Amino acid sequence: GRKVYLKDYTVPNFRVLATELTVELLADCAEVGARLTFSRHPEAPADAPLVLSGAGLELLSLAWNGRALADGEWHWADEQWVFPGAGDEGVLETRVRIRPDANLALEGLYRSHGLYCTQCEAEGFRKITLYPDRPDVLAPFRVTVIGDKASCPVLLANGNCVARGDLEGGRHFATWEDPHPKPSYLFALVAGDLACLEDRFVTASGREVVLQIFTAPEDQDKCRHAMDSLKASMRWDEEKYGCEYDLDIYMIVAVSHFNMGAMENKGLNVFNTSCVLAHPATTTDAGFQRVESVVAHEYFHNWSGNRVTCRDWFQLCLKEGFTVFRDQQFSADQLSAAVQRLEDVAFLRTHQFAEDAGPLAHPVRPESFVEINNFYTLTVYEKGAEIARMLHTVLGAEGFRRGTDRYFADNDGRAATVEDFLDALGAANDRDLVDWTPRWLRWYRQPGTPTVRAQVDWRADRRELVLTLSQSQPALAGHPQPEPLPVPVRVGLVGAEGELTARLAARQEGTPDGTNEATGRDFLLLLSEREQQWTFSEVAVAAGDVPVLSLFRDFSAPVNIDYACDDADLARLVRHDGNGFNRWAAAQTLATREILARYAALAAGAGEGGPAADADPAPGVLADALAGIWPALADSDPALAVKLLELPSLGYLAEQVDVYDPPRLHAAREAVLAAVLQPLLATLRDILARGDMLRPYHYAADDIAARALARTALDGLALLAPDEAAGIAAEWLATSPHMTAEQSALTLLVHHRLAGADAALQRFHQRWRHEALVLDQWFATQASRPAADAVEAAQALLAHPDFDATVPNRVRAVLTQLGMNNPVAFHRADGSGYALLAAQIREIDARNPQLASRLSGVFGIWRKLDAARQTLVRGHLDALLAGTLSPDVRETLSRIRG
Ligand code: BAL
Ligand code: ZN
Repeated sequence: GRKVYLKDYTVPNFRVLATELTVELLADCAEVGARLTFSRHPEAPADAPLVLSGAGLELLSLAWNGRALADGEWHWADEQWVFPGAGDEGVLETRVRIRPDANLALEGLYRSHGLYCTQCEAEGFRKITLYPDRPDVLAPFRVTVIGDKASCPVLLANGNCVARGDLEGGRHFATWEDPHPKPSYLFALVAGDLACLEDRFVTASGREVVLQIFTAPEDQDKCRHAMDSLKASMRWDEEKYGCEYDLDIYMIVAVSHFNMGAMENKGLNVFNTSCVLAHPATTTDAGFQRVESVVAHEYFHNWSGNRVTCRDWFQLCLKEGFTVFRDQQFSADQLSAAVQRLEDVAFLRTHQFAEDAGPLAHPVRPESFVEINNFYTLTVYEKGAEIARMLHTVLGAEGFRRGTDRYFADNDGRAATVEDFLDALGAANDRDLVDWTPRWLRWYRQPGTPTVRAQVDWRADRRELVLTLSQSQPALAGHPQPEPLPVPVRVGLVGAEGELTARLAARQEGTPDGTNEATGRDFLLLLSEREQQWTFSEVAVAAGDVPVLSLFRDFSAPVNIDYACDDADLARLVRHDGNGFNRWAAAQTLATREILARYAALAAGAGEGGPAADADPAPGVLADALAGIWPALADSDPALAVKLLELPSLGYLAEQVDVYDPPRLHAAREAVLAAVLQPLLATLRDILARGDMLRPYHYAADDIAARALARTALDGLALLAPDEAAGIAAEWLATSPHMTAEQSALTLLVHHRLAGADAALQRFHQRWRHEALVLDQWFATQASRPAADAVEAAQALLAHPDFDATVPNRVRAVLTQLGMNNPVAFHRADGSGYALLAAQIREIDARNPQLASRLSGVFGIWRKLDAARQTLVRGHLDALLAGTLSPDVRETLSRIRG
């Protein structure tokens, strides 16, 4: 566990001109032969040694230019193999033995359920062979895989298959060549008994590409959606970014034991089964959408990540943030753009804002780390995507495309930096790079969520609105003097009847041509100083009315917004804002205000009989506003209507209070929800009477929206008329036309503890116990029930015969659900939720440090809690830190402990 720093970057001493591997899969081990051709890097010192990484390798032989190396000619230093006698060039031949069957960390080469597969990003390749395992060393690979013909009929690696044949003793081999130089983290190997769905894609320039999806034979009927998503992604990337696929074959393999969602290995993606398999009978709408976006994400990496890769792991956001932005754009083009945006923003504000406000806060481009696996974070991915989106907003779609064309052209085949990305975008748009790149770099370097404050001065006599925006950054440890950021602010003005036109006096520097028309309804401002002022004149508002500002449309920057408008103004935006996203955002702000008011009232009333004293909530401004528009909206835009009834998550609300008491905040949220739903009862019943949930499954925007609306209606009914809701849920379960209906009904019964819940759980288990991904949902549904005794339920699930602690998906179905998605149970006042997670983290860490470290993040919220809960958490943190831990978990828990 040694800390590394961005500022210490130096070029590698040697480059690799060619990598040849032979991987022999044997009964209880694997032997890996490597033949690596090295040449000294022109910028490296003449006497610098050859340094390779290796971890957990049993060295069988080592030869340099054909001569066996004696022990004294090389040495180990901290998992680095150091060879001073390499001169300027030469060929290293090594043979090592590794143990895939014993590899439960699921990093490097491992075997699960008979299937061999690899996970090398970030530093797993060093567990397969001695290698300069760093992303700035790129080489063409030639790989021969040898295995048993009966148990491993399929042998795969990156690139194109150039030879295959039989060997003695029932064995066979396949040789794969990847002509595109790549870093070792993109290496992949798969061997096993797999079935394959095959299709074809013809690229824009007319080349035919074979597409293959490999799964366990029983899952072959669940690949069509992933295949369709892949083809759609390939076409989209050609049309939107001019990026064409570059090998003759593209393979995806579904693996049941996988630490992450999926991995973009060149030409051979390895996927968690949960991100590739989809079938109406076993997969919900949300599952289908996830498959579509992850397939797209990994495919898009072929250019943003593989053709142009990262110089070092500090630049991770270069490929991840940009690629998340690309997959978000793709998903917005598939279904509803406004809904996609507000889902992405809700996720960002719940999870990334919390990370940025807590002990794990770090810059999008971190400056140091102990274990890089700990930095595959929401900040790198999601805030990284927001920065790419802001650049897109500021440059406009065409300018951004000019920039990405330049970026791909200038950096193809290279390992690049964030500076290279910004330079390309700026240069292609004639920006002064001396100002442009350092200014935007601040977003990558400064941690914490900025706050933008808006003040409005309305001069009725002149019909003029003066807007003053000011920005502030939190001064976090190591970043005491944050500088102002470039913040794109999309705004409009809304009158009593709708959008207003106005004239903006000055053209703003730095905005795309044409966006900032002198007169219009939608304006893009660029706040780049600490404080700036804009004057809107000729505001076309009715006499006596005061225009309301609609700020940060489509969430044009990832900031906290401080704007003291009153509730009636927000209600106007809910009704009339021309920007769908901002209608939702205004409803969220109103809901937040009402929930926080109730939260405070519950605390004040706690001494006089507690929450029951306030059980009958009075309708609020939000309820009134929604009662007026929601029934019509449910017809005209059902997807947006669903989102308007989703109140802010507890995670988001927790960030808005000084002291977080999860059960009390949950109670406040439920009360506001009931108040909002009450006037809509008749509409909810009408929606359910249409029976949309029970129609045959089609994956199409209208059908998905209709099912989501039915689900929302039934969830609402469960609060207002539980027995009636239980009857409908039972009907959905009995009819079970698809998993979206079944899962909605089961969750409803279990979470609201309605009649028939236990029987439904039993039947569901009986019906689906052989479908691992459905069984994961069965575990998750119980572990996420928002009630204190979900802790005991989780404990019982861990002892269930179907629980398997070596499968990350199953572990997450219980422990991530309890720790992250069930604050009411996890933060139980007696500390039993904390005790359960702490014990499990210790146990899992012995097998799978990456998974354990990720789970440790559940404690990141602890400083927001009351003193009694903080004491309980501190006790567990200190006890864990006093024991034996992997570097992964130690780094995460030490940062959380502070
Ligand atoms: N590169 C790790 C998995 C992903 O972000 O695609
Ligand atoms: Zn990615």
